[in-house]
This record gives sequence, C-alpha cells and structure tokens, in this order.
Amino acid sequence: MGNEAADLDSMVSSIAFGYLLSLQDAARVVLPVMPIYRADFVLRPEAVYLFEKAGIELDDIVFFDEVDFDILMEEGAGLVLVDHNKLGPEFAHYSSSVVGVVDHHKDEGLYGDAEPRIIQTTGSTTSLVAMEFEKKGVAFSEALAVLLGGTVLLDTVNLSRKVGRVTDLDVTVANILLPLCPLSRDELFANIQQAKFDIRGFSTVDLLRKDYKEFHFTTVRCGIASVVLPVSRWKQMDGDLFSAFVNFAADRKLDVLLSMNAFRDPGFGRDLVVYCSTEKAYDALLSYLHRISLKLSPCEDVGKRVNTKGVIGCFHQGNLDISRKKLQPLLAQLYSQNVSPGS
Ligand SMILES: [Mn+2]
Repeated sequence: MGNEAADLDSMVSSIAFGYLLSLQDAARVVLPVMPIYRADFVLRPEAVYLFEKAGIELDDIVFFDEVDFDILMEEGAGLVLVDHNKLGPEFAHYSSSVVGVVDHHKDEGLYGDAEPRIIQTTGSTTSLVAMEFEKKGVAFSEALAVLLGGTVLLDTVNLSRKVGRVTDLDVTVANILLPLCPLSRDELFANIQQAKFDIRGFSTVDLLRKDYKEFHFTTVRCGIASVVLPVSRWKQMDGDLFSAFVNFAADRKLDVLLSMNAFRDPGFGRDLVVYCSTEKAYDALLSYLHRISLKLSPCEDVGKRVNTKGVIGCFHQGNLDISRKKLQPLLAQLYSQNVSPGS
C-alpha cells in the first residue's frame, strides 16, 4: 500500500513491489491496494495515462473502498508500506501489522522488525523498487519498464540536476528501464507531465483532495494539499477560494489547511495558501513559516482575510526548496511531536 496521497510513485510502487513479492512466494497472496476511493482515481490523470500506456486494466486494481482492512488484519495479513514509513492517521491502528517498508521519505524510526525495511533518499520510491528487481535478478517487462521508468522521470523532473530531486540511484535505474520503453525518454516525460497538469473540469475541492495528506500533531489537525497551478490562475477558476477551504477544513475537522502550489508555467514556482480556523493559530503559523525561511510574500490581490470561519492568506513562496516532504517535519517541530492516534 502506498501513502494516502496516492501519487504516482505510491501507486506504481505498490503494484510493482507487490508483483515482485508474489514472484518470490507463489503460495502468498499479495494485494496491491490503492489507498483512495476508486472514484478518485480520475483525479490523477498522470496515473490514468501511464496505467493505460502500460496496459493495466483498472478492473484489475483494488482500491481502499473495496477492501475490508479490519477483516484482513484480523486474519493475520501483513501490511507492506511503500512511499511512506509511518501509517497515516486513518490507518494508524494497523501499526502492528506492518511487515515491510520501501520508502524515500525521512525515516520516522518505526517498524524496526519490518523485513525488508528499505528507507533511502531518492527522487522516487520506484527507483528503490526497481533496485529490488535488480537485486533479485528479475527481468523487467515492457509494462514494468514503462510504469517504473515513467514514474522516475516524473518524480525527478526528467532527471533534472537543476531541480535537485534526482539522485545517482534514480539515474542508474532510469538507464536500465528507459531503453526498454516504447517511447523516448523525453516523449515519455512530456506525456506524463502534460497529463498531470491537465486539470480541466476540476473543482477547487477536487484540486485539494487530488494529492492530499493529513497529519495529526499533538494538538493540531493539519491537512496539506499539493496543487499544480499558481494561486492567480486558481482564483480565476474559482472566485471564492475561501469558502472552499473553510468547507474542506470543516469536513475533516482541521485546525490548519495548507495548499502547497507547485507549477511549471510560467517557469517553476511555488505558492502557498494558509488557512487556520483561528486568527491566533494563523499568526503563530505565519511567524514560524517566516522563521524557517519559506520567504513568503503576499499575492498581490489577496492579503490575509478573516471571517467568522477562520483566516486565509495567499503567498508566493520564494524558497523553492521547501516541498511538502520537507515542510511536514518542520511543522511537527512547531506543533511539538506528531502523535497519530494508535501509533
Ligand atoms: Mn513519493
């Protein structure tokens, strides 16, 4: 199972690593689970594209709403985590079932007995999964090469050293996989990238839940969405962002809702939308974000706005290095340590 945002490397890693596990022991039943509702799959057009390219039938994939986790865990099933190494709040009570981890996020130090327990910084989790195929001497089919190779390209922005997410391992893996793909590296990357940014017809709530993670810190429930367009364009699509944020946060009982907007047109940039349910929390968070050098400047037409339902502010983020992966542990420090229920 990948992480709750169910981004491309989460979904591809669980399918590919699940396949590898099934090859190692034919008697074992392995079920890659996409940790989102089936209906939400269309919110990930890059996955729609790549799965089709690799010939994966959606009917063959299992989604969160189609599996009874309670029954599986009661029956003694083990959970293998890919693309995260700490269960999200919704799954935290299954901690004792975790038997394996393959991930590229900061090591949270959990599940010490997991086997394998592979946690290493790479651009994409799929690079770590591909290396396991290599170690076991399992050949890559064209479908696997497309899935894994395409995801490495997306996560490393076509292996760009300038963007800075690529590691030597990602390059090694790409050199093995890409020659097996029917498209050239640049074509494959361009197609996936184009699909990812094709958000025609998406509402603000769709955009917020498309790539969303929730963190329950000791005293604060915080949601962080990753959104693929600049705030200025978002405001053109939706004249009332504030209401959408208020409702989204209320539905999930959030104290804090952040939208980290990363976009490539015009040029790579980041914006940040900050919503807090109280002005006190907002001011405290903003002063912390300034202290950790996010280099925020208010978007021209939207300063801080306050109403009875909370406070919202829109910013350009001058520090392009700070992604959600990096911000989450920093927020954990602000809100003391993060303690999810049950973990
Ligand atoms: Mn990832």
